[in-house]
Amino acid sequence: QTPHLLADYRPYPFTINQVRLDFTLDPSATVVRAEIQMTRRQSGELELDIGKDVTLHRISVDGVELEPADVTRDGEVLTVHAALPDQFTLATEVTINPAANTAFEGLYLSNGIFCTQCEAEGFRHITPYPDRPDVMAPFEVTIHSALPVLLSNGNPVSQSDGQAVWQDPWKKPAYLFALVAGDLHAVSGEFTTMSGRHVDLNVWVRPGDEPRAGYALESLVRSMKWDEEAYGREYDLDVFNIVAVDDFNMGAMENKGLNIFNSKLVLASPETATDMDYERIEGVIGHEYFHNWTGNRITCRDWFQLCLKEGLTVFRDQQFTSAMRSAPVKRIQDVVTLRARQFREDQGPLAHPVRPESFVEINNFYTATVYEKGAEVIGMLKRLVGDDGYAKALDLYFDRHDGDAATIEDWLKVFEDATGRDLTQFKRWYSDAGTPILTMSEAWDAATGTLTLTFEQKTPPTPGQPDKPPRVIPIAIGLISPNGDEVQPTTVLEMTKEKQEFTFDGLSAQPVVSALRGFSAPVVLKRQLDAAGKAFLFAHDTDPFARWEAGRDLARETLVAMTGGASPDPEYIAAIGRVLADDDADPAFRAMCLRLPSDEEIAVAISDAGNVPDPDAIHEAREALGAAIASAHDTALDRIYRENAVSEPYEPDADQSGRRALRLAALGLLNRIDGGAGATSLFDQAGNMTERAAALGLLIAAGKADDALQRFYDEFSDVRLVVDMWFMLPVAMAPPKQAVEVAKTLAARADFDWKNPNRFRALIGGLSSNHAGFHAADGLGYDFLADWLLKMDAVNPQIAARMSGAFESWAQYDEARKSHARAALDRMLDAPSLSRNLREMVSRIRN
Ligand code: DPP
Ligand code: ZN
Repeated sequence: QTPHLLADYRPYPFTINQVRLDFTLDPSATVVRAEIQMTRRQSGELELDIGKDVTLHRISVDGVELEPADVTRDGEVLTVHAALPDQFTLATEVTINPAANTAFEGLYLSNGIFCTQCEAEGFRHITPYPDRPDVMAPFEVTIHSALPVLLSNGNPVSQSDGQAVWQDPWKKPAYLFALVAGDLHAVSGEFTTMSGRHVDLNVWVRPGDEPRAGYALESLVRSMKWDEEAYGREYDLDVFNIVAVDDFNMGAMENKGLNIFNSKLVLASPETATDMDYERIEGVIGHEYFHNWTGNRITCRDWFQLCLKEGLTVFRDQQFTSAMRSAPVKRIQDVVTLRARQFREDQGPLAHPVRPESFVEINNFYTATVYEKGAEVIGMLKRLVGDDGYAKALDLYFDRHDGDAATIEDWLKVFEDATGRDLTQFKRWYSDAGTPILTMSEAWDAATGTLTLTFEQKTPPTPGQPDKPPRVIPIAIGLISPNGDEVQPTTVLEMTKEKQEFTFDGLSAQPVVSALRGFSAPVVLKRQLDAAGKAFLFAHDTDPFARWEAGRDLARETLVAMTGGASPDPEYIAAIGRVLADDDADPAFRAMCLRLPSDEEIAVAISDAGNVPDPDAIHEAREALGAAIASAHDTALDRIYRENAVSEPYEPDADQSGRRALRLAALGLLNRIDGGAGATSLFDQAGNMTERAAALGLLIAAGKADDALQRFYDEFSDVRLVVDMWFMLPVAMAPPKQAVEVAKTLAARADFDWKNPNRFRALIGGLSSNHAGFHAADGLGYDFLADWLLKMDAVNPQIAARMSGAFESWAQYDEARKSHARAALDRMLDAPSLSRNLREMVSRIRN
């Protein structure tokens, strides 16, 4: 396993002026002819990437066939040794076998639809090419096939029986290439850009799925408009196509003018999709669309710079969702995800910098750190330079780098040039892995009315990075007086040293500090504040994030204490009572406040405090706290449940989904004391999937779901995405002791179509999300996962490697669990033909 190193970057010796591709589609023998016009830029050999699954028939330079001795093929590299003129056309002819492509990388078939996935290195499985992002070229694509719909990137040039020609005028790297062919139907719309360009919009789905494609189309229109308004970015082709396919390794892909989506992120109807599905569809449609500028027009020089496009595009999609829905709630959701996925990554064996400096398999670096922490880093930059500085820097970025394959250095330079700020120290956020621990202490001088805050930062070592110099940390602070008034509105302190003091004076009484407002930096904040102080902030903080955070802290602390035998903290129970009474607050926000921290979050808190988490005790504590809240507040919960019923026709908007979230949060608590009665009646009456799926999950948790599961299956057996949910819920929501058994039973079914990534993720991911179930003391959860990862690895290494992340926190548990986990990891490492993907992941995790 030889790693690729950032330090080894060398430019490609040739420029590509034009690429012409010609496809004759056939399920098992597709012929691909390529003509690549090249100009030499500097000395160096002509090397092309070529997948092992590509059969090369012909290769010529300026029409002259190369002698066998002039071409060598070694692993995934094809080298041309013949003498080359300064300008020439390289032509190749290969065959590939889409039907045999179960890894879904390159050209493959999904339900009879030809489609492609090229990021990161899939294009080499289609044709020999310099498959690296800094080689950009205009493409012209001809497709021969009897299938009715033939699509590629750019604008359509001609469509006649059995042949289509597409031309993409914008130069692009190979990873943005796409081709789709099949029996597809479009749901169409149009958009006129701010400068008057007319754009045809199509969402292509399988016949029969049209009624579920409308929301994706509306989301696309909203995205196009928002990017014009917020960033001045306009679309640049005559057509924008989105295609939904059922077999897809990722969520979606931003291929130029032809986005290909996992159907899960396109198809939605009130009866088959939840409010969360709708919100994700809108967010991901936006994300892929926003890539047109941040990713496509300006791409990455190499894959080490992945966060250049992904961190920025996640940041942009978060801004978009905040604009379409409730900004505070979106922020809270993003922080919950960040902590659950990115903090866990940053604090374990897989920790790596936002811009890694080494990888074996790039597909293993499409991570929460690159994406979510990458977005947080941009949020911090924006906070430091202000909204105007950010806008100026972005304008300069688009101006200066349009058409480039850029780097993080380029990105930071535009901020320096636009704002005059030195970002040398800030750059550590890109180069240093690990989550800083920020400790805050307070000193109050009553005589002078001065509050002194002292902050100390420390970042624990991560693999390969023992020492961490201090970083720039923007700390947003507000001060609340004891009567609940805000005496200091949000101000951003800039911490640059390991230890630093900030003072606030002229205060008439000691205020309560609202710290790290809006989660202004991705750090762990430690401070001394008793439960009464937290309850005060939970009731009075004017910053919604900090307010929610205070409640979360209280919940976490009482849960940690309860795993050691304590009873629920009355301060917390009372604070929840105030949330239940606060009918003026946003329902979605209240729903967030009522949700208990996950089992895993409690485990991390216990582990952080230097103790060994016991998954079963954690699960019991969480159930007991839910029951205690429900018993203390059953009347209020019942009232909220009833009053927030939505009687209007279903809309997936912020308002309705917030009310549903609140009533479902209330029902989730009541479910612990009503034996599933409320969930049963909701399951029977609900007309939308949001409430039905939630009710079903609660019935499973209450052990009352046999009948409901059968009915659910009978009703939706022909809706693939809903059947995925049917595979996921019984495992994810099962009482932990039953989870592995349930997973085994489901996995043995004929309709467990495990080669479909969504179905696999539903069941296998369902188990790893059941904390105490997966971490079962007998190790059977680990064994089950290892068995399935090995099986999947032979078919689709990307998916196997991705799902192996469930093991990443294995080392925080007790000796018995650890030895089971170690055995499972070793068993995978000993397997004879492990993929490069899974081997890299498991070896890093095992270390
Ligand atoms: N399709 C993935 C994303 O948009 C990779 N680019 O994040
Ligand atoms: Zn992306």
